[in-house]
Amino acid sequence: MIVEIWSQSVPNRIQDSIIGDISAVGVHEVAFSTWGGKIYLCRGEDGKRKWETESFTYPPSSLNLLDICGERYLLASFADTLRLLSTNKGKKFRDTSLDSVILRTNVSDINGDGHNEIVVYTKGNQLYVLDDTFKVLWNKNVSLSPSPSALLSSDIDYDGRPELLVGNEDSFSIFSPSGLILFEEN
Ligand SMILES: [Ca+2]
Ligand SMILES: [Ca+2]
Repeated sequence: MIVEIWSQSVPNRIQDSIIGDISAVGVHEVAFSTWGGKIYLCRGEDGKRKWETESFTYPPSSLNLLDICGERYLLASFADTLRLLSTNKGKKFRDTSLDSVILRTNVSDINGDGHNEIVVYTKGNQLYVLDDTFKVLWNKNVSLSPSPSALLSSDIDYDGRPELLVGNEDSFSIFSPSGLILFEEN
């Protein structure tokens, strides 16, 4: 049985949500993005809204958390813009534009150096790996239809170094941390 703890309504459909200690204050919170191009942060305990952003361009993509030098940020994308927001007030910290609408993002230490990278797949079939300053480390044309449902980092061959797996329900590719293609299954 599902028991409702709290609810709230927003003017537009919700696109993605994450739960966790988002603003690193020791309690659980909920962040969600909507098709109105806004992100909201609520207290997990009672749903009390802590902040909401201005309306950015839509459509929004997935939300991720990114820790940089001990500070926690919220990573989101709106159309072709990748954006980092402060988690305590939702203010814009950094953004960059890519070739086309961003369909999926993920955050993971794909080269095992202890710092997270940002993996992005765009409507223009471009796969990007960026560092936390938004510098593009590499990008490749990876044509997948439908667009990938997974951008995952894992040590698939147990050699102690992570690989990047990009795939949908029909096919997937595995890349080395530097962007070399190791395996393709179509
Ligand atoms: Ca890394
Ligand atoms: Ca490996």
